[in-house]
Amino acid sequence: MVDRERAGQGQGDELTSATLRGDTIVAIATAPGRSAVAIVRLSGPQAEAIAARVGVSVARCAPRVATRTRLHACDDPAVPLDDALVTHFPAPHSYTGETVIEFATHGGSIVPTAVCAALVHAGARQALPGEFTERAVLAGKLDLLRAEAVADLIDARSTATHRAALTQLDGALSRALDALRTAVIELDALLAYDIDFPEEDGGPVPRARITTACDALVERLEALLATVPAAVLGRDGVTVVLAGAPNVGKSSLLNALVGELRVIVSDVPGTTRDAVEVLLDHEPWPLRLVDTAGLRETQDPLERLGIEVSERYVASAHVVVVCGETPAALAAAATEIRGRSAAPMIGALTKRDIVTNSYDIANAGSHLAHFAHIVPVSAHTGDGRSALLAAITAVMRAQLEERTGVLNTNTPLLTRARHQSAITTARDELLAFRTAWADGALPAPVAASHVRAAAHALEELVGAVDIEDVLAKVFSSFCVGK
Ligand SMILES: Nc1nc2c(ncn2[C@@H]2O[C@H](COP(=O)(O)OP(=O)(O)OP(=O)(O)O)[C@@H](O)[C@H]2O)c(=O)[nH]1
Ligand SMILES: [Mg+2]
Repeated sequence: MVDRERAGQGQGDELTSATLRGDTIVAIATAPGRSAVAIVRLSGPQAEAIAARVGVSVARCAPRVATRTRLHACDDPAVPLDDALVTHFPAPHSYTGETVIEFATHGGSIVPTAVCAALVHAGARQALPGEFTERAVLAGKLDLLRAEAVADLIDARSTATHRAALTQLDGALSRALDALRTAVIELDALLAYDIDFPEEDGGPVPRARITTACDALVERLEALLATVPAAVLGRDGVTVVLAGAPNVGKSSLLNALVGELRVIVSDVPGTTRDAVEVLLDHEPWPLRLVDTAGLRETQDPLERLGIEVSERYVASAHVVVVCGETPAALAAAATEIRGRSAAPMIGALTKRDIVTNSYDIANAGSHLAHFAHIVPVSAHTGDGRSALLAAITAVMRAQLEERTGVLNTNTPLLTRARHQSAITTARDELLAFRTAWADGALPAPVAASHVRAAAHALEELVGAVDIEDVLAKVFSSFCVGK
């Protein structure tokens, strides 16, 4: 990813998308590396003239139809670059609303880079991160919330975030905010009416009507804010920490859960020194599995550091999977972990393929009561993997959903700090109005300014006002070519 500010360095502070908006921009839209096909995108008023210099005849390309084209170096048909599929999207019927030409070139590192360089030579400018989508927003093709959903869709690492981003891209949050904004403006209009006709006894609008309208709005904003904890868990995952004594098979279990070799395993106790996090797609929330250093007394300063990291992870876990080869080992580890964390614990009785001693939970003593579930597992055979995941799901449903609410990816969710802060501002402004209005502490026109501030916060959120300020912030985290 190219940093927008760094992209501007050495070329003067004025290199921003706002000042360079009339430029024709180009970028490789696909990820670098070996692939069958790569996409190079060109967008702007000069797109057709620039493309012509590398061999594209727009007259030969029917709009929105992929046309096989031999591309060559800028103004030099003797230097071939690729046999590509070129699609012409005449303005305004394109992603950006400008004329766009998309080149589906052969993949790999050389071809798309050479085509991109030829287009720059022909007069295009390398796009800044998110600049195509920014232009789409400015052309009214997308609002800011849907543009953020595009980034969320690209960054999605789990089914939950994928679905939530699609719902957002479909406009669920935009529609909810539009409705809220309309309601706030209606409240403002009621107030304006009241202020304009003060001579009428008690005002022309019953005070209770205004109070009720304000309360209803606050309630709707609160309902949106209540989606934040579940949305955060949906994005970041539920933290599931694997903990226990050294050599009991924590790292092996993590590898078995994710289905690939992600962490080093060895028969030397104290192998894992640093916590390793892996995101595992799971329902209803993704799991952020954390392998940790085995807990024990040690004189080795390096191992001691690793154990301190483990302890911190245990303290912040949503769920701890305590690993041990025997019920007694589980109980000992659980007692130690309970002193550091109130999170629900699941016992994983490890190495069941070789540890043959039977265990009897009913007679294992009250110390095993620490565990919500005890699951025998073998990282080597995979036995118990599904049962362990089912136990984690059961614990999440029982304990986490109560605290955070259910993650419903089909409804509007506040997925970003920007959303949360704007909605909080709108809510607080309405509450300030409510107080001032109820006790008559402020003159009506002054109280009404709180309602206008609430409307402004919502307008800024959808990008209806102060767009320039918000654009740079929103698009700085995008990839180049989107
Ligand atoms: N037979 C068998 N061996 C296992 C199993 N799980 C782990 N082991 C072995 O146990 C040893 C320790 O495994 P690790 O996964 O490194 O254990 P750990 O708990 O991460 O150890 P530390 O990082 O040292 O705390 C290795 O030799 C593994 O091959 C299992 O399910 N079955
Ligand atoms: Mg380990």
